[in-house]
Amino acid sequence: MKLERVELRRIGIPLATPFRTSLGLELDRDILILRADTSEGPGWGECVAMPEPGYSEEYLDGAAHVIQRFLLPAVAALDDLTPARAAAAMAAFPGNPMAKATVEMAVMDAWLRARRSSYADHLGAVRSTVESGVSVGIADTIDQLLAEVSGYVDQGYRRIKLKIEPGWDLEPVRAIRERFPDIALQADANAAYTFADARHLAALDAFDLVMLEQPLGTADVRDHAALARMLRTPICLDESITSARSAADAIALGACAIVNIKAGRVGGYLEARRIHDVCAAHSVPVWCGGMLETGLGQAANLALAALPGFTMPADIAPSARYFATDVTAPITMSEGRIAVPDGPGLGLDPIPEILEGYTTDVVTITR
Ligand code: OSB
Ligand code: MG
Repeated sequence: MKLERVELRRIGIPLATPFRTSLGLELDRDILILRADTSEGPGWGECVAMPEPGYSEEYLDGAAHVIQRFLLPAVAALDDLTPARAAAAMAAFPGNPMAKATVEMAVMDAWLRARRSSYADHLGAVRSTVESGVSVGIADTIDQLLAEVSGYVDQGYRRIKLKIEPGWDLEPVRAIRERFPDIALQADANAAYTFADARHLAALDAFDLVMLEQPLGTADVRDHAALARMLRTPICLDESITSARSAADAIALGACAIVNIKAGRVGGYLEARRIHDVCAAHSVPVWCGGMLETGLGQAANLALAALPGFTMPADIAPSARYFATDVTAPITMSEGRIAVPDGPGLGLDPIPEILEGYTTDVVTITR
């Protein structure tokens, strides 16, 4: 297989619900969709980078630039292109995991479609459905949060994750726990605290959380280990885990008991699978995170989340939770579970008219 032509398409989609985290407020999703045309047919990739640096140093314009200027030329130079060879060629450039994951995702989709094999089979999925969890943004008031979460509980989500930050932590968590004594509940701080807040965070132990996700800074792995020794609530790392190697280090330090895996954060689905393997070898449970993806990214995430070590509900929700109209046929939930696509490649296609309607910019690159 050889890469022949690439289309880089920017789309803007309004979010069904504004999404506020300790990093900021998102009202719409600005997304880069990469179409790779190869000698064996097309494949699709989705870039999870946000418009601004915040979650990590990557941002959408920067990712688009790195893809065009460095990653695509390296991948286009390969005569016997496979997903693993694409990843190896891109590894010559440090960092930029979300940019690399976008290219790898599209190459893997094209390669698998041509082989009539699914992402799920290729990655080693053992389940045909995945438990769905919902990530709930910071609300203006506790009453608004209660109303929003009530709706999600009624819809059947298997787990509720509350975004927290200093000033919005113990009170919202207490309110939700009092109203819903039995739900699986967890909190995600997106690195908003420091170790100086350890005693304050320990008060979360009263609310029987499944986990506390990334309370401290991305680089504060040793502080997470110290915090973990002070809390009964298990610590999960998201931002801090950037590779299988960093997962092994964090586990060895005692910095996390659970790992959130996002392919974009770690450079692609192949590295995501290696993190799954490292965690499984240490009996550390993992779950699949999300970055408000369209149906394309969700399709790949569903395949990953169907691997055996993914034993906790994913941040994979039905399309309607994110967008009034998704770019693919809508992802739906039934009794809190979402089906893993089983068609060739991603198993879902973008609908051309919908994609066109959301498009803000297109660049075509030919060899
Ligand atoms: O920390 O998991 C996170 C979205 C953007 C950036 C970071 C995060 C998130 C989410 C979204 O929580 C979860 C989802 O896609 O459903
Ligand atoms: Mg997170």
